[in-house]
Amino acid sequence: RHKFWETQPVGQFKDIGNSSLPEGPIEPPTPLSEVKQEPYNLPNLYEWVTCDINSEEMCDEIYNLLANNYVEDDENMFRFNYSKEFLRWALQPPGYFKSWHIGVRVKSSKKMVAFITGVPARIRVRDEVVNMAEINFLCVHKKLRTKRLAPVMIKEVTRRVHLENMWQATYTAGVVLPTPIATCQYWHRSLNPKKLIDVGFSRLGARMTMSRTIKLYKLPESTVTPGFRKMEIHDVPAVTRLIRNYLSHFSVAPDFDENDVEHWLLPRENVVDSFLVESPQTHEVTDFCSFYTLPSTILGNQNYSVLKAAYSFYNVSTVTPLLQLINDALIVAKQKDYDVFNALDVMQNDAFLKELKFGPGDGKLHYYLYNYRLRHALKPSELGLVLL
Ligand code: NHW
Ligand code: EN5
Repeated sequence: RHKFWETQPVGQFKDIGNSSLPEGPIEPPTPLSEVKQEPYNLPNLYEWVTCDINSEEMCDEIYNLLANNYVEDDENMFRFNYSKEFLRWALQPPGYFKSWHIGVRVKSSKKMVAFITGVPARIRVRDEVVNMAEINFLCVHKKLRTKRLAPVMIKEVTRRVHLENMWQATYTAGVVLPTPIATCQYWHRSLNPKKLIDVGFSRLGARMTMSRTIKLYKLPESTVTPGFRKMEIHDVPAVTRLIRNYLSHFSVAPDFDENDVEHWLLPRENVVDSFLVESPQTHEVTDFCSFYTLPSTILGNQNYSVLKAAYSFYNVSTVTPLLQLINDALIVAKQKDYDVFNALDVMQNDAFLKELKFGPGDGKLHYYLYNYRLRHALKPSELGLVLL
């Protein structure tokens, strides 16, 4: 069934429920001298390229490959449209390796036709902090699909991760592979219901008119929590403490330090937005919420070409009720003209999704670990990790 994945150190379907297998690495590290020194062979017409995401030309090529060939929904109505600024952010966290930004070109024309990336992250799995690669942006041009290029891309990124003495990875996908550590549900909160309905992202509910629907999703003009403001650079230590403490409650979560928080959570226009609550009395930072910006191209609509979506990232509430905190995030997203606010049912998101009028989407997101076994699959609420 899975000719490639059967050969890889990942949990196999046949082992599900076999509680005698130990939790932890599936295979031990090999000496670095035994890691293959040359890249894997590509079909003869193609060549590897290590991408310099800071080069304007390369960033353009990667952007265009993804904008035309990356992830679509199951009815091919929308395609993710990661911005160049977003890609630069996603691919250059603290300690990133340029060698993990891997492209494939056609030798003759130099056209970029495939891509895969890794970035380093410390991921805690139960009590163990593991140096991992987060793998993302695997993409093969539509005209080169089903030629078994993806397994070569995956083996090559694995080799380059091994060369940095890392032996585990995490990734998410909309498809089921051997074998998910958790399966999460996408939820969507309409901010601009008329547009969402016009472009086929959502439908008018039964016994609902357009004007009733618009009223249903109306939000206040401005946020309600006293002390709610944008995160600033001087907040990094306080936000790091808040987030580290919160994430310690989940089975799988990133082990963020101050450098990570500065990179991943300090606001960047049209990339990541973060807000916190500074107590007007004590000036303590008590609550935090964030979302990242990932528009989708609307395929074949006369009136609209882009859907502006915010994706819930990391949220922590200690004083402000979570519902009120996320409602304020919805209000700022609406002010900033987002059409929809998306969230997964990870962490404690279950506690606000229904009450804040999110509805379940038609997409699921499966989480995976490479070369690390868990005895049981996790509930989404046990996951403290959001990938881009
Ligand atoms: S998930 C988004 C993936 N990208 C897309 O969906 C974009 C649109 N689709 C495409 O570009 C986020 C192609 O369809 C792709 C497959 C390239 C997906 N993950 O070349 P073949 C990520 O980026 C397996 C993993 O003929 P194709 C996460 C498939 O099961 N494997 O297919 C990426 C089959 O293997 P099997 C996937 O359609 C994580 C084989 O590929 C997959 O032309 C990567 C078929 O290959 C997916 N999303 O190209 C793993 N989709 O065994 C990282 C299909 O079943 C692992 N396949 O025969 C860790 C590495 C680092 C380790 C370090 C220690
Ligand atoms: C890893 N970093 O399917 C990336 N999105 O529900 C790979 N559906 O937007 C992850 N089909 O349900 C890939 N509207 C997995 C995601 C791939 C993209 C995807 C889904 C997630 C999605 C929308 C549009 C469906 C269009 C037809 C959807 C319903 C919204 C409605 C709003 C009102 C309340 C009820 C729900």
